[in-house]
This record gives sequence, structure tokens and C-alpha cells, in this order.
Amino acid sequence: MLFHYEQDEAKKKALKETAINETIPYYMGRFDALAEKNKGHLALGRLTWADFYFTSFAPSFDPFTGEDTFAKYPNLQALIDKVHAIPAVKKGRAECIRFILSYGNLAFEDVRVPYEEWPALKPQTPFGFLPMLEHEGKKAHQSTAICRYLAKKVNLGGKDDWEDLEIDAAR
Ligand SMILES: N[C@@H](CCC(=O)N[C@@H](CS)C(=O)NCC(=O)O)C(=O)O
Repeated sequence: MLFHYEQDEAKKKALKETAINETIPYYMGRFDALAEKNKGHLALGRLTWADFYFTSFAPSFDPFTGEDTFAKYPNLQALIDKVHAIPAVKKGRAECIRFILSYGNLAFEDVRVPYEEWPALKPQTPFGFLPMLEHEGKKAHQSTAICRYLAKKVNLGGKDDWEDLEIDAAR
């Protein structure tokens, strides 16, 4: 959603129109077809972390587009509703890593960093970004790598390299 950061109002309007009228329909149309083909999921015809990845950021579309973005994509809307209705996921709140940890019933300490504490913490993170996973005395970064690692532990990954590829391509 690059238009969100554009300062020039005219350019911002044009970028937003392109996003709403072209980019989002292009990708969401394809993702919707994927969900239809995969029996309501994004890959492999079953629940995988690709579903968690997508449905964790899907709610952020509406504030950008100013409309009910997924009303036009019934298979995606059904997927969002289905994942968000999983009781453990409901508690995970808004982020793929938390969805996976909660879904898999993996005990974790959910640390939210207040804005004013971030400058002091930043140098202690591997690459100066969040999210970060601390596990068995080690620190990991990059949300996708963390998701893939955790998904394997709770059976939300693929059974072989090809299945992993399908999941990666769908998220
Ligand atoms: N590629 C990274 C991007 C992480 C990222 O952009 N994190 C932002 C928050 S969503 C951040 O740490 N911003 C604080 C900063 O740049 O100081 C990932 O997927 O984990």
C-alpha cells in the first residue's frame, strides 16, 4: 500500500485508485480462485500457515481502501471468517506468528514493545526490526522465517519440499 506513504496528495490519490481498481482486484481475484480450488484454503486443500499469514493481515486492507475489500471475494471472506473463528487463533491477535503459537498451543510470552522503549531495544535485535523470536537462548528475526519454523512444529507446514513451495507461493 505504497500510496499510504506518498506525501503529494495528487499522486497519493492516483496510487490509491490504481491499488483499488487494478492491483488489489488482480491479486485478490487470483487468491480467491486459489481458495476456491483448495477447498477454502490457500494451499494443499487444507489448513496451512499460508492461511494464517493471509488472514492475519487481511483486516488491514479496509482502513486503506475505505471499503469492505473482501465483499467481492467470497472464498477469501469465508477463509478469513473461518480462521478468525478458531478459538485459539482469536486469542493470537492480529499477527501470523501469534496465530501459529496460539493455534498450536505453544506456550509463549507475548511481549509488546511500547513505542518509547523501542530505541533502547532496537540495537539488541538481530537486524534492528521486530518481530523477533527468542527461543532456547537464541534470537531469530524475519517474520516469514519465524512462521515457517513454527508452522512445522504444529503441523501447519508441507509434508515435503513441493508442498512447502506451494505454501510459500500462496502467502
Ligand atoms: N522483513 C521484516 C520486516 C520487519 C519490519 O519491518 N518491522 C518493523 C515493524 S512491522 C520494525 O521493526 N520497525 C521499527 C524500526 O524500523 O525501527 C520481517 O518480515 O520481519
